[in-house]
Amino acid sequence: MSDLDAQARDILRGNDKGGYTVPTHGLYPYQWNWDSVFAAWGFAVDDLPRAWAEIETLLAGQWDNGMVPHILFHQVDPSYFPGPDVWQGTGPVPSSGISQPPIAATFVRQIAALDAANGAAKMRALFPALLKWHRWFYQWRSEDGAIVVTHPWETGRDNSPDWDPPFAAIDPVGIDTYQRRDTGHVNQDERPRKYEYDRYLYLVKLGADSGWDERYLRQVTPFRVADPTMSFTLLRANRDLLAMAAELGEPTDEIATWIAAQEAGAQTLWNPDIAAYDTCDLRSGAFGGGVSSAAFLCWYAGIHDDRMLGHLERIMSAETYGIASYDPDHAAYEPKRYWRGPVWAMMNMLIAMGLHEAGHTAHADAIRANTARMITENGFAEYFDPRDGAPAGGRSFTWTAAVWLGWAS
Ligand code: 9YW
Repeated sequence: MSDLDAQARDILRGNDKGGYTVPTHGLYPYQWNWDSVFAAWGFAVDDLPRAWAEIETLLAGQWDNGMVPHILFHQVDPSYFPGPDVWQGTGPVPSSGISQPPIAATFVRQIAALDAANGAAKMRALFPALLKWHRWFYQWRSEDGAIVVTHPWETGRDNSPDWDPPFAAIDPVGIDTYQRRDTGHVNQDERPRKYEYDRYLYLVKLGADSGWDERYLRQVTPFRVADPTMSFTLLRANRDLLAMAAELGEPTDEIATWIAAQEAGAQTLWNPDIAAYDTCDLRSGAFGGGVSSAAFLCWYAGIHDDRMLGHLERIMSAETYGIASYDPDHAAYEPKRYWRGPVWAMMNMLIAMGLHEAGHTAHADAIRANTARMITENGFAEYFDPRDGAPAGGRSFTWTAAVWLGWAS
């Protein structure tokens, strides 16, 4: 075992709160949805029972309507804002009121493949909750097969320039005064601005005041944006769910219908002006207007679209470390500010998984080597500056450690 392997394992153990893992202490003291799935993938390398426990704890937070929240507040911790009192989630565990990219079905299958003894039984046990969650997306968040988000936090790409146009249309009146906690943990130049936080909180208040009523919110919210992160991760997850259903002898027709709708819906995210997949603001009809790293999840979704290869090569060669979360050639690019430019190791892993499966193995290998070098030189940071790999955001970060153990090392 290398030194870095040992460090990565220590990070996972250190962030383990017993049944769930925090992304990093202080900055993010709760269980986050897709972080937990990456954590499970990291644990699966040498502790399958702990990997399964992570997924089980996450799905135990599922709401009656099927939604699996983006944050589960197992133990209140004042080092994070906004907490459960602001969110007023309505599920069995105190939670936020929105979801996050549904990568669980995909990694449940990957972990099951490593677990000859219990994999099939675990898939059988988890399948109903995954099906119910995916059905929630299809019921409330599918617009002709493109999957919409009702909050930037739902995409996991909080302050991407993708949200600048829909945010410009929001006047955040009526929000309570608040005190941010994130900038007490991390340099504010690496975090979203107040402008964005005001609007994040405006949307949380709108949802909480409605009791998280999806039917009502679909009519009134100013923020309803079709998004490649959600569209591509769910499409991929539905393919995995379909394979699971077939293996378990469960009905497959409903899932197959979703996949067909989503394959068509994904094409509505194609922005001809930039020749790339993009977000689309359903309130204004406008595309986001730039290439984000989420657009490169098309291969992961099983859409083998070589029209994106040119952008990938351009963005990979624009800076020393890829893949920048936003196009370095775009005016909105900020290489240190969170989702406006920095490189995220777990996005690299998902993108490379897709490229590998699509037969673009040289691209996949290059991304993996580049990610491994970035972590080796700079440690297990939350994200990295594409210019020199400088670590940014939180440190001793769960998903960076998990990606190292499960893929990059
Ligand atoms: C927030 C935990 C989460 C990730 C998101 C990332 C950030 C902050 O941290 O969100 O306050 O919700 O953008 O993808 O899941 O690591």
